[in-house]
Amino acid sequence: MMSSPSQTQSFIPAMTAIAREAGALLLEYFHQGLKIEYKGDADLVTAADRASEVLIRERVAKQFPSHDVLGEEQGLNDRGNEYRWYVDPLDGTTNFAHGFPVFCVSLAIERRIADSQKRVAAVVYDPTRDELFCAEPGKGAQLNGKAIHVSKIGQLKESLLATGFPSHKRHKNPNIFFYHQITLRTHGVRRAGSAALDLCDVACGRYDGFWEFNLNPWDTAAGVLIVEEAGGKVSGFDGSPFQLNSRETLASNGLLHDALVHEFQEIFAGRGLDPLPDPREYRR
Ligand code: 2AM
Ligand code: CA
Repeated sequence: MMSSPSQTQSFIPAMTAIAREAGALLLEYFHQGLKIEYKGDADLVTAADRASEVLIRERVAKQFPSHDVLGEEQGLNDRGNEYRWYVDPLDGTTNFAHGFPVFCVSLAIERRIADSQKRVAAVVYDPTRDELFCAEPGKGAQLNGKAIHVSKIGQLKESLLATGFPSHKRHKNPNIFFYHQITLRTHGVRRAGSAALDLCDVACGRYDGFWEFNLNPWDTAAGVLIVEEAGGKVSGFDGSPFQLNSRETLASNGLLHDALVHEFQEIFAGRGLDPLPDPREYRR
């Protein structure tokens, strides 16, 4: 049984082993094809989400028995410990359930002392590409053991961005307007379906920025630290400091941040919105 690491000891090796094991389990389910269940209206959950979280919780309980765990499927197990894990056992469930190979395991550890909370370690593992991203504060971010950095693109019109749409309550989400406007001002906006991987793709420079409404702490806890440690910036849509419980995630390489915050201000204010073309007109 391991105790909590001191300043010099890292959680990353243990988290990496757990994420790899959970990722391998996800791949097994993925290749079998599986039965889709519905959590809500269109909120898919599969046997794989559940089995992955069970595995992760078992490993954490064995190695760090006093740690708290917040997982997407089982909620918060609160022992009042200073260390809390944020677990998304399968980020990208809709992709997974449809056989689209973009999904991952996301693990972060936060240290909570008095009123302060600090994320101390993050691991995101994509089993389909065997890509493992990790970060610790002040130590940089890595992909498969090599240091990664955000891109150097400084102009919105030369950038490639990413966003996401929730799997349910989509009719209450205004993101299509942001998608439309920002698509017109950039090289394009991708929508791959896994927020944790989108953040990692900002961290390693594949994307220059990413935003999404209404993400949950288990979607962002790891990816945000990975972006920051790769030299990027994460905030609310108005540029204010990122909050794990906020409903706004705006990540970028840092260079584009002000321009993105400006675009968001304009869109929220309804200024300069390009009208969506009428498909009937287009057809003619
Ligand atoms: P999930 O696959 O773990 O559910 C898709 O853009 C991203 O949003 C994914 O990371 C997905 O995580 C997350 N997501 C899906 N539905 C959501 C919802 N209803 N609320 C918040 N996040 C959601
Ligand atoms: Ca999930």
